[in-house]
Amino acid sequence: MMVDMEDFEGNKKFALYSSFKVDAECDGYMLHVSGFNNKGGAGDSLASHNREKFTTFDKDQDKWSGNCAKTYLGAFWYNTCHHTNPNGVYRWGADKTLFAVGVEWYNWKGYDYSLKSFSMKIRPAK
Ligand SMILES: [Ca+2]
Repeated sequence: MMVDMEDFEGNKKFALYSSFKVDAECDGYMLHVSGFNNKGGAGDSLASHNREKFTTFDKDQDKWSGNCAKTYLGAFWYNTCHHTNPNGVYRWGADKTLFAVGVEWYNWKGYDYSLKSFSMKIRPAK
């Protein structure tokens, strides 16, 4: 699985994982991601999301007392809550008006930078 990212200054980074799997609905769509490789330079912002269930506005399956999807305006495999928020608000780059609600990848741009593009690409294992 490759996470491809671009900021508003034309810089691109990626994060590579050798394994990506999502469990069935009855298991809360639990994420399994491993085998991180940093040759793309983005850092690993999915480590804290490994083995988390998927949380939405109407289905809180995260480990926080509140609902991470409501607080961070997204939907994701939140823990207590996130280091990346791909379904967050598209807010055109640097913006700290509201904490960590953007399309973020913490290990590259932190919590106050919403990326221009963010793609998660998968292919079958060889
Ligand atoms: Ca919760």
